[in-house]
Amino acid sequence: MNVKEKKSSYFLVIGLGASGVSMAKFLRTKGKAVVATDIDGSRIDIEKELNALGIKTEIGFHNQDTFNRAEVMVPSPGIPLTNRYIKTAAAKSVTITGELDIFTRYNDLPIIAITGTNGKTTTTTLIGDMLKSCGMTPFVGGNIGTPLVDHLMSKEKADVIVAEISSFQLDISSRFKPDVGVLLNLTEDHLDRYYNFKAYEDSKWSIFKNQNSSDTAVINQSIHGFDTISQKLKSRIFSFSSTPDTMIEHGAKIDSNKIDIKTKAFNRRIQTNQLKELQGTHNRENIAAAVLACLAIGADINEALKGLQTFKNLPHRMEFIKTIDGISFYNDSKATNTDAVIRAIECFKKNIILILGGREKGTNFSLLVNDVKKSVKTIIAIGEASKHIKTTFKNTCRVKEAQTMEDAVHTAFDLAVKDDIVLLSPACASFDMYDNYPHRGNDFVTCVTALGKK
Ligand code: UMA
Repeated sequence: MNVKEKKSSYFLVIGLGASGVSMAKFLRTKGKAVVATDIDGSRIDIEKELNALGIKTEIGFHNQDTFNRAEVMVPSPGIPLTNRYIKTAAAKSVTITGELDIFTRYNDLPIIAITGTNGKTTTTTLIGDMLKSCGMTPFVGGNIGTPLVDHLMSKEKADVIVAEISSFQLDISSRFKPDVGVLLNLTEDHLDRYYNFKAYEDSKWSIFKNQNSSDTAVINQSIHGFDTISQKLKSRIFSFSSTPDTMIEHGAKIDSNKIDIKTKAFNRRIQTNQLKELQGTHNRENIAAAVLACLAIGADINEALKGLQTFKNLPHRMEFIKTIDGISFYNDSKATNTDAVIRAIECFKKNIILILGGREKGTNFSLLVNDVKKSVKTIIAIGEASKHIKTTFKNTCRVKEAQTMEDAVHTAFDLAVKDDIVLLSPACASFDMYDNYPHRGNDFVTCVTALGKK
């Protein structure tokens, strides 16, 4: 469709994935003129529905003129601001905004926002479950999959927003101000998108930039730079740490099987060895952050803790699939960076056959060498990264290459002996072989299930 509009008359929604489709519809409900564009011709499936709502579409191409004449550009989080159409239009003073700022403008509920490199989805889900347990009605959305503006279009009542937030969303936000912000951890990721690690760190810390003294920042005290950066924040700080001998003023101290929570108004020990679904140090950190976030929002914590007891792990995150001939298979397809893989390896400590690879994101595989040396017998390398993996680990352990997931699972099964662990924990994005990480995880599960039938 050719767009002939005067300059400064419409919102241009860029990208028609989950985020863009919801955004285009939402802006329309607010009476805005909206043009939506996606470079991928296969998104044509959505065109009729959007046109029926009065949204103009340009699908299968981007038109620089349409970008230049927009009043505001709303890029989807997956599209970097270095995109040449966006850059050119921005240079002509077209405003850029994102989902977080648009949501902030229309939302009137308290917000708990969770970011960090790993554990965001688990912690977001856990907070949602805990708040439900104490009778609250959370809307759980954001990077977890349901765009935040869906809440603004929904008739379902909620009393609090629990939002998983990515650095991509934060990068184009200037107004977002969560009542409770959570920063779980910060390790290397998305270095294909950021100039350097510092730029990624700055993006994550910016979740707190608009908070004031009536807001709470829940922060992992072990994050590099915590002492200096947290001192500059206006927010009330609740911190947590699993590093031995760390002093925590208000927050949570994490031990191998317990979490001691201590704030001005609350003092309680949580035993974690019974929580089979949330094992490992990283999960104890997620629990500590979730409890502190619930306390900060004023939830009835005794009731909220019941939600912790009944929490069920999410698919594709250290998901146990089955044991065949004494060999156990785990699907950790969500592990798309090296830190997540280290956390997975730590859960087993030995006898691991690791399926690693996919599309790199500026991935530094050498960060895995120490843990692989200690615990991994064999790496099965898959996808675009397989050559890089082979070179990195050639002096660390046996490395085999596989062309497909089926090939990888068969090779792992052939090499494994009783009590071995076959772990898909790829440290890479999935887009070279799959639509997304669930697609990759489901393929792994299918291949493992088929093995069991033989
Ligand atoms: N596109 C263009 N032009 C381009 C490039 C892409 O039109 O130059 C189009 C693509 O053809 C595609 C669309 O943009 O149709 C994709 O946009 P997107 O990548 O932002 O994907 P969405 O489906 O809108 O999903 C986004 C988040 N994706 C990313 O941040 C990469 C989802 O997070 C999120 O769940 C969803 O919005 C709802 O809020 C996923 C993710 O991988 C899970 N997040 C990263 C992570 O967790 O590490 C940050």
